Amino acid sequence: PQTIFLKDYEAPAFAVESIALCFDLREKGTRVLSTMTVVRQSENMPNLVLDGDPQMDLLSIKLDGTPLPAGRISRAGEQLTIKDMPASGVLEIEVEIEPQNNARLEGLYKSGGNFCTQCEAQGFRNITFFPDRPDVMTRFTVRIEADKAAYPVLLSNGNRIEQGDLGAGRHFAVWEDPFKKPAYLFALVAGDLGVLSDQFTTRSGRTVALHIYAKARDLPKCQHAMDSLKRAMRWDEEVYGLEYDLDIYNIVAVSDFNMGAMENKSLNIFNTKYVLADPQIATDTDFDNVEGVIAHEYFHNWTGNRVTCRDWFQLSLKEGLTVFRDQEYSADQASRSIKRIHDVKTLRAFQFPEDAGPLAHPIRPDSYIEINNFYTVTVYNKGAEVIRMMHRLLGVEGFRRGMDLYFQRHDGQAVTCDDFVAAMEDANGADLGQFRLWYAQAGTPELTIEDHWEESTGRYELHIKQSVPQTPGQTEKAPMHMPFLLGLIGPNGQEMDAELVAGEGTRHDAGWLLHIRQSDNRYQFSGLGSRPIPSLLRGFSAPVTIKASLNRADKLFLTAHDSDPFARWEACQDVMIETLLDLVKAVDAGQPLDVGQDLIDACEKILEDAQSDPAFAAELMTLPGEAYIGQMMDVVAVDAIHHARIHLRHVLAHALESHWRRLYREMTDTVFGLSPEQKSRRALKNVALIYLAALGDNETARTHYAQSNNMTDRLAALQVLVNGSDDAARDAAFADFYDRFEMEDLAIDKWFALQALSDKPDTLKTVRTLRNHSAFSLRNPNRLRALVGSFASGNQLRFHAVSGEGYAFLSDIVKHVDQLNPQTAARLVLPLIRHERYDPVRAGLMRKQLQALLNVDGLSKDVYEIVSKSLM
Ligand code: DPP
Ligand code: ZN
Repeated sequence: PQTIFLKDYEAPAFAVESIALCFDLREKGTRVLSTMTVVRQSENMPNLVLDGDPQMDLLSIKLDGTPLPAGRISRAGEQLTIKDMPASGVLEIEVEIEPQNNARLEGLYKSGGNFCTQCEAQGFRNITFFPDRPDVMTRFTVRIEADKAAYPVLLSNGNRIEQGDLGAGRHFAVWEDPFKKPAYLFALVAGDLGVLSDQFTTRSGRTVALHIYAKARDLPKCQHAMDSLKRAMRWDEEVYGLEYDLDIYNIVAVSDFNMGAMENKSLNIFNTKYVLADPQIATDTDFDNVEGVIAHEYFHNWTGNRVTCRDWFQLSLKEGLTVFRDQEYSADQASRSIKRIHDVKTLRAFQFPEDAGPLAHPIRPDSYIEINNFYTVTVYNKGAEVIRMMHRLLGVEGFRRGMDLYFQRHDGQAVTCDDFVAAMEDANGADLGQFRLWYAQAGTPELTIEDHWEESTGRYELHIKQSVPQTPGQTEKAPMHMPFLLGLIGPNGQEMDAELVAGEGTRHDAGWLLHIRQSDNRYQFSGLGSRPIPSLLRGFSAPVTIKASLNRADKLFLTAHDSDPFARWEACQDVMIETLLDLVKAVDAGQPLDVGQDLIDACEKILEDAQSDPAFAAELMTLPGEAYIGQMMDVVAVDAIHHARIHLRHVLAHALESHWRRLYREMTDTVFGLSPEQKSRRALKNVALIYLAALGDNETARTHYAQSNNMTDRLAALQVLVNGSDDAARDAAFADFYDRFEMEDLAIDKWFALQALSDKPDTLKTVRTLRNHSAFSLRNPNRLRALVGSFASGNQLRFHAVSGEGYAFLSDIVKHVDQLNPQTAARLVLPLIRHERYDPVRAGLMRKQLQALLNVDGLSKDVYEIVSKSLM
């Protein structure tokens, strides 16, 4: 397979002024007629090159009304070349495609009996021949013809300008999008769908019709998405002054979808997982995720659609920025500090390993084989951290000035990450020259921090060194510019007053904002009456790792006193990690396991004060996950980590039993509700349930399940029962769950996932059985992620069983899925690629499976790219 390089970018040779598409949707093959006006942009490029799927059936091609002779066209691979194209002309191309057989879920395909599309990044080339690149933007008019009874709803982008009957039971609709857009934002839906409608009045007084389309039986579950959409529309007006620009906004929910959702202009297509929510089938977390993704896709209307990417290397231009926007939106809805903790946990759990592994790439990659493989946590979530750092460096108002200038300069254009940074610089007179390295250098920077207190002068010095690790293809790294938020805390737990006398930094409402620019940085504070305890990297102000000389007592002091909630949580987690790593060593050495009374005392204090912010206490008391503990080790001690973590939970359960029992009672509400307070109480109640179960108390979980009237509680009980010792109670609960939710795909996904996450020794056997369950299908990405994804990426203990059977199971699934849906197969294979992190036996078994995949005939370039890079 061929590698594409950013350095080879060339502007398009031809522009497309407009395109008219006509779809004749049939059960056995769909004809697509495209009529486009093409205009040359560059004198020395006589040929017009269009992209198109090699399998696509080209029926006819005309230039200015005359069929093109065979000698003028050539087809090779994904490209159709038209030789000696005149300076301008009208091309008419007719193709036939087979959406009914499209299992890749890219281009036009069928889901649940309905037609829908997914064109980002390069799906439009499966629909017709077109210059399928984001810097070719054009005006779309789309005519859809279909059977009226089977497909009463016909949708595309923009406004419907015509509709009517065609006879013979067929009908049509014509949609026109007044905005120029790249082909990746094209969308079409034809189906038998119900609709939930509402409206929104923009701040300038325009009325926008809002519609959410879903299966009729799912409409009652769309209200939360609708409410979220309206809140997001208002928020973007208030925070960024951005208003919606069309009279209609449609969302369609489909159950077979590779990604979470897609921001097609005025016709978002969503995975049902991010639209449907009611308390019976969705957990509190699901509600939050729906709200976040609805907002994300809405925000793309400006950051992505009005201003789009010049090429796919610039993907973070729209994704990093839009993730940052959705994170901030969600932070404004409930608890800002808990949102920040969750976002950092995600970054550490998924992006840090990516950045330290064989697929490490900068947020603006230099090359790819398959662009679908670059919709990564690095491009999205590290990309959002990079935007957040600019927000921090420039301040709220400075950042807003930069955004305003960005839209003023680039509305309607396809631009680069550099254009964005330039707008931020120019609007603020700032120099982000060194900061731009964040776009080019991969790897998580490591900070090493030491401090020095001089009693006689009252001076305190902080010495921060940074280094950026080597990553594939990048051996030399330069130091980065980053904001470092610091607090100095006195013995009474209060912030201390001080002067910064050496080093670059400014006072900040959350302490000090220090600039790190060098490999070696020193900051000196004077005017201190006693030694401060430093609160480091408050709010996680840069996406880095830290080694600091703080001792355990300092960290527990911060756990009790830090006024920055993120830093407080971090200090507590640090002590837990340190404790767990000691326990792992003791397990391995067969020594007695000791947790330390100081940690128990700190936790008791947290539980005594839990009433004021139950969700925050729940966060503090949630132990780091097994995979994250593994990240802290040179070689992942799969079994010892599990034992150590169980032990710590056991100790905290017993030592604090009366608090757990009290909180479980106090946090139980009689009436269900979705207010932030009620969700917060539920979070702590369900953490208490986990600790009560660690006491060997199965009864509470059984009753919890029986009495639950919402999915959050129900799932919490199942999570405990699936690992518990009472097999009868577990089987009864899982059977009840299945019967109750048999018709609810999203709930059944949870049923599959929970069983795959069990720590029981026979989990792989269960997973193999479930693979043959009548409700399982290799064709549905949600189901695959639920069963296979959960097992391989969420169950370190059982997936990494030293027998290697977990690896063999995964590679077999990947092989099969790859023949249907390469994009999803390439995601599923990821848990195999970090073999260098495991002992020689496991590593060898992992490599054996990767090697076997590489030898599969007809392997997709998607899976090839991941697997081959992981073996380099
Ligand atoms: N649909 C994906 C997203 O919104 C890709 N644009 O992030
Ligand atoms: Zn996005």
